Amino acid sequence: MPGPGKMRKPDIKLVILGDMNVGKTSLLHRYTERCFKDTLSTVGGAFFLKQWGPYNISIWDTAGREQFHGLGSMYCRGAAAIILTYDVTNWQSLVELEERFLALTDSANSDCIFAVAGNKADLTDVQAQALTPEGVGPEEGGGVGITPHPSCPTPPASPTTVHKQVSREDAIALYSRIVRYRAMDEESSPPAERMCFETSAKTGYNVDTLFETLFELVLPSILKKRSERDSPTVDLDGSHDEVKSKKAQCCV
Ligand SMILES: Nc1nc2c(ncn2[C@@H]2O[C@H](COP(=O)(O)OP(=O)(O)O)[C@@H](O)[C@H]2O)c(=O)[nH]1
Ligand SMILES: [Mg+2]
Repeated sequence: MPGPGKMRKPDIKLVILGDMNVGKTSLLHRYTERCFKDTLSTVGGAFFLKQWGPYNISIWDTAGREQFHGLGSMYCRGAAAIILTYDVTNWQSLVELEERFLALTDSANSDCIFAVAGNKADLTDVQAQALTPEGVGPEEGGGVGITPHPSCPTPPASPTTVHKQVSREDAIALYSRIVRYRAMDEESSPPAERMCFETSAKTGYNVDTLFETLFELVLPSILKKRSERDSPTVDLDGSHDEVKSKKAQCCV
């Protein structure tokens, strides 16, 4: 384990994927900075290291490159968890997840955990408009409250609602197709209902629940990785350290 003062090493990689403008950067910002800004640039915010208890989780945003259709599979390489994000007011954003983004997950870990997040729920659901402590909904059962950042007040949610184009059932059906695509063990995978979230980066609705549900589910992978790292291993070809140092250079 790294000692104090040393650069923290990520235990696990989490990737946020989805079409442009669905709110990926805003979700990450809400979770890490506890606030929402109407205009956020993704540039420079592509990688975030989040300390979760004693663990370090690297969260990868897609740096705005999603618009160029050239988003490499490198984003998902070695990912232990992926959030596939769509906009509840935009049907096409759900379609794109399956047509464009799912293939990018081929390079993720074979036991990668998936969540589907329908963002901008404040636009369609009155429940998601309230700026209340997150995670007290009936099925969530206790989360961490949103503490607004003093220098970053959250703008009030619009009091009106617009037409919801993607239902939760549509998202659940997509999740089931992801399970099949990834050939995940349906018996041992978490149920689709648990892994589909409707969120609002604007009000904080369900945002902590989304990230923390994933963190809890990847905990076994973190512990496995740590025990592999800590236990003395036989280096069969002697190249292990070299590979490790090359990786460290390219993953800043
Ligand atoms: N109403 C509402 N707007 C949002 C929400 N999340 C993001 N937005 C807005 O949607 C636009 C795109 O957000 P951004 O985070 O840059 O999307 P990205 O391209 O997926 O990273 C911005 O104008 C945001 O202010 C949300 O939860 N509710
Ligand atoms: Mg962005």
